[in-house]
Amino acid sequence: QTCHLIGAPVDCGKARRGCVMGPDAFRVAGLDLALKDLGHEVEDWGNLTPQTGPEVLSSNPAVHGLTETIGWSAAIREAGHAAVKKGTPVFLGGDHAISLGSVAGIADYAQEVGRPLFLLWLDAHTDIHTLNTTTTGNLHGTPVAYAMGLDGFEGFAPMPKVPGAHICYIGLRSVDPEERKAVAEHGPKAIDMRYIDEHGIAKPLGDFLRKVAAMNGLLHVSLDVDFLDPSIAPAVGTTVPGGATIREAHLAMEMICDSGLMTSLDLVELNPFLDDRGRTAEVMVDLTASLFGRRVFDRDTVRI
Ligand code: DIR
Ligand code: MN
Ligand code: MN
Ligand code: MN
Repeated sequence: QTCHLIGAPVDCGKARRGCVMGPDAFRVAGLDLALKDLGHEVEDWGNLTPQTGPEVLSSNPAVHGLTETIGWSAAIREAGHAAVKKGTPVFLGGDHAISLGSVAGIADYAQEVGRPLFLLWLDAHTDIHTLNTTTTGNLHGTPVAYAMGLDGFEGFAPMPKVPGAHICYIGLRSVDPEERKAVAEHGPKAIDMRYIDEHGIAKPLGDFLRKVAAMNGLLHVSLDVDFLDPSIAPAVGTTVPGGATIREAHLAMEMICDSGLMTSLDLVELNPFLDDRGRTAEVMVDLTASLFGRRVFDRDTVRI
């Protein structure tokens, strides 16, 4: 397949800066080579720039970076929509506000081809705030609510809704009170770390992938660096202890790859300024390689 790398150096979705360097850190860590080694074609679209538009103010005074985020989301949406028609878009963040654009672009395409869109959100956080519920005002905490069509995104272009039943979180361990309510009310499947401790990651992920397959869905995977435990992935502004291990993460990637279902991918929240000799960028590249087919052995070769 052809992987379309779309750099989205968005840094306005939260206060701490550094994600602006994310796309280039993925490149320096060798993302394109890793994909080419697996036999894929790679087209690097370079880094996008935000569209410009009128200033938009929120009635919630905590919200910041709104006008810029709206401009980014329009640019990313357009690029994503163009890319998914040609191959597999890989959106290189940038903070998680990039998904306000990436998911919308894929949802536009899903609507055109008449297939349902599913979201797999690998994250410590639910990112389901609206502009009215966020207390930090950090827009990287809002893309799931926007995708679901919740109220409070008036400044953003409307997008085709993704129903809660088509969304699965895995890795949760930091959820705000208003987000808890939104998850309960709107019904995304919420696999927290306790669930993974009790049952492993394979069962809930397998259940979700079977559902996507049964409905002939498109699958957008959104991989936040903070899905991973900070001990293996320190380069993120919002580390939360107790995240996925390297083995859990690779298993998830290999299962998604084996399913053949993933049609687009976000790699988000990498803050290279906080990294330790590039090791978080390298872990993210290794995980992406697993997602695109890197294996120790094919499963039928391992005779047990
Ligand atoms: C917190 C942190 N829930 C907020 N969110 C995210 O600011 O809304 N951190 N997404 O990565
Ligand atoms: Mn996130
Ligand atoms: Mn997160
Ligand atoms: Mn959040």
